[in-house]
Amino acid sequence: MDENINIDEASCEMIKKAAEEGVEIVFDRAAKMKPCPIGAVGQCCKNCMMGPCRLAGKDAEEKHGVCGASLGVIAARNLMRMIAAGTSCHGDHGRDMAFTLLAAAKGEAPGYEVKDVKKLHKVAGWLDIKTEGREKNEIGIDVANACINMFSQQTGELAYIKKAPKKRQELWRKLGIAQRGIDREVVELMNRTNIGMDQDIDNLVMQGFRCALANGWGGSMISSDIQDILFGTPTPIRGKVNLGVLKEDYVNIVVHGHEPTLSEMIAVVSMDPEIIKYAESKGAKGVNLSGICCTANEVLMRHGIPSAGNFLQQELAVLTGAVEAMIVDVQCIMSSLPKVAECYHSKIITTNRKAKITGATYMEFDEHNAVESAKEIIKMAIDNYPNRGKVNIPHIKTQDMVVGFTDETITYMLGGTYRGSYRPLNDAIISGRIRGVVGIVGCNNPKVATDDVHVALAKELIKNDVLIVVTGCSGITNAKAGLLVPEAKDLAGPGLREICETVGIPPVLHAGSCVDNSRILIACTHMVEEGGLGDDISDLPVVGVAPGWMSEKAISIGHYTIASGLLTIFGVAFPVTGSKEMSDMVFNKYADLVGGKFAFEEDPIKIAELCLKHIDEKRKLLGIDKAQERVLYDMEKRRELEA
Ligand code: SF4
Ligand code: MSK
Repeated sequence: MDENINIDEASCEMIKKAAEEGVEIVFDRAAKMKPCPIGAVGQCCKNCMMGPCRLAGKDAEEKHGVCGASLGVIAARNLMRMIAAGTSCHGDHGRDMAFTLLAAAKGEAPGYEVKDVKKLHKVAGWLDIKTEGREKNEIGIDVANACINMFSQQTGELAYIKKAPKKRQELWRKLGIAQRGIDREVVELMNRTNIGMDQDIDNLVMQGFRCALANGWGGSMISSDIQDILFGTPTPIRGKVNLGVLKEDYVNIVVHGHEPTLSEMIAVVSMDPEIIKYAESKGAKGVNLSGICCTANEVLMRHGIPSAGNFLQQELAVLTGAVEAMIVDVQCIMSSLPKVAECYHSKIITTNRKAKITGATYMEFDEHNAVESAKEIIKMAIDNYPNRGKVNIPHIKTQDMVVGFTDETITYMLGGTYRGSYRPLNDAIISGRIRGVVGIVGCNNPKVATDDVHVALAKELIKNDVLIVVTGCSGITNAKAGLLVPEAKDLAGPGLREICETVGIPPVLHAGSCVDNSRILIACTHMVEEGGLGDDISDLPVVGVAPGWMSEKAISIGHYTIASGLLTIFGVAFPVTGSKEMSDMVFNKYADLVGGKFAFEEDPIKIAELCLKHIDEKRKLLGIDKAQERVLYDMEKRRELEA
C-alpha cells in the first residue's frame, strides 16, 4: 500500500489490521493496479469491434481510429458517455422516488406517507399543479405522475427549468440545450456517441450539456424534492461520524448506497420494541444503526443516525468484525464486500434488483411491503450476532458534527421564519465578510491522498473567508476532520468567523448526498434573485470542486454545474487530457459557450488558489472587490441620512 495515503487514524488502524490478517482491500488493489495510461487521458476507443483503437504516442494528434475518428472525437465521445452514465444513475434514483411517492399517496405503500406538506405544495407550484382545497394525497399523486412523466417527456423543456434564473433559462434556449425528458437525453447522447454518428465535437458537447442539465435540473432535483416530501426536509441536527460509531455490545447494522427508501424504514423498525427484545434474546443490548456513503447522509440529515464513514471505509467497517449486516441499495457499493465479509461473520445483503453482487445475500426490498421487508432483513442481522468472532472497533474518538443545511435551512437561519431570505448572505458577500462560496463535493479516490485533499482544501478556503458547502463523501470526510461543528469557526478568517458566530453555523455546511448537489443550484438561484450579485449564476463568486472524484456521476454533475455557469475544478485526473482539441474545449471553450468551464488541479492548496482567483475576478466584475468598512452611525449621522 502507498505510504503516502493520508487518511484518518481510525481507518489507518483498520488498514493495518487488514494487512496483518491478509485481507485484501481497496488500497492494496489500487497499489497493485497500473491504470491504463491511454484510457486515463481519453486516447482509447472501444465503441466498435474494428478497434479497440489506441491513439497513443507523440503523434497521437495526427492518428485516427479505423473508422477515421480523430483523437478529439474519441476523447469527446468517451467523456460524453460518462455524462450519460452519471445522468442515468441519478435519473433512475429520482424515478424510484417518484414511484414510491405515487404508491404512498395512493395508500399502496404502508409505512410511507407525505410527511412534508409544505414542500409538497412548493414542488406542486413549480409543476403548475393546483393545491388549493386539495387533500395532500391527491396533490401527491399529481406530483408523482408529473415527475414520472419528466423521464419520458419527448418534446418541450422540463418544468424544472423554471427554477433557474431567467437569464440562464434564456441562454439554454438560445443554445438549444434546454433539457427535454431525462431518458430521451440519455438515449440521444448514447446514440450520438456510437460509431458513425456525431463526429463534430462542438455539436456533441451541446448534447452532453443537455443530458447533464437533465440530471442537475431534472433527475437529481426530483430525487431531493421527493425525498423531502416523503421523509421530511432536513433541518440542522447533530450527529457523529467515523468507524467508532459501531458499538461493541449491539447488533450493528450498516446501511450503504444512495436511495433512502429502505434505510428510512430500517431506521424506524430498528427502534421497534419487538425488534429490540429480539436482539436482547440473542445476547445484544439492542440494535445500532449507522451508514456509509450517501445512504448515510440521507438518514444522518433527517434522523441524526451516525455515519460510519465514506466510500473508502466500506470494507474497513466490515474489518472491525462488529458488523452483523451491511445492507446495501444502489451505487458506490464495492464488488469486494462479500469477499472481505467471508473473513468475518458479516452478511452483505443486497436489496435492489438493479444491484446484486455475486457472493452476497439477496433479499429484495419491496416498498409496497416495506415494514415486513425491513423486519425480515433486520432479524437476519440479529440472528447473525451470536456468530461474531473477535471485535476490533477503532478506539479513536468519534467526531461530532452538525448537518442539515438545505437551501430552505439557509433561508430560515439567515433571515428568520417571517422574513426568511438570502439578503443577509448576499450582504455578507457584498461587504466582503464572506469572500465567496465553494462547493466541495464528491468521492474519495485511493489514487490520491484520500481524505487529505478534501480537508486541506476546505481549511485553506475557510482561512480565506470562503464559506464551504459540502455534499456526498466530501461531507463525511470534512466531518471526520472536525470542520462541521460551530467551533471550527476558529479556523476561519475574521469575516467568515464573525458570520459563523452571529448565525451559529459551522464554516463548512453539509447540504446532503450526491443528488443534493441540486440544492446548491437552487441556493445559487436564490442568491441571484436576491439581488446585488449579478443576474445569472455565472456572475456569482462561487466555485464547484470535486478534488477526489472517481464516479461517472461526478462528470455529469461537473457538466451541469458548468452549464449552470460555474467554474468547476476536478482533481485526481481528467479523462480528456490526451487530446489537445478536447482539453481546449473543456478548459477554455466551455466558458465561451455557457459561462462555466473545467479546471484540473491535483494539489489542494493550488486548487484553493484557483478558487480564490476566480472568486476575486467575479467580485471585481461585480464591483465589490474593495472590502467595505463597516460604518457605525451616531444619531447625528442618522439624522443627516433621514434628511
Ligand atoms: Fe476504432 Fe472508430 Fe471503432 Fe472507435 S468507433 S473502436 S475509433 S473504429
Ligand atoms: S457516495 S458518488 S463515492 S461522493 Fe454518493 Fe461518495 Fe462519490 Fe459515491
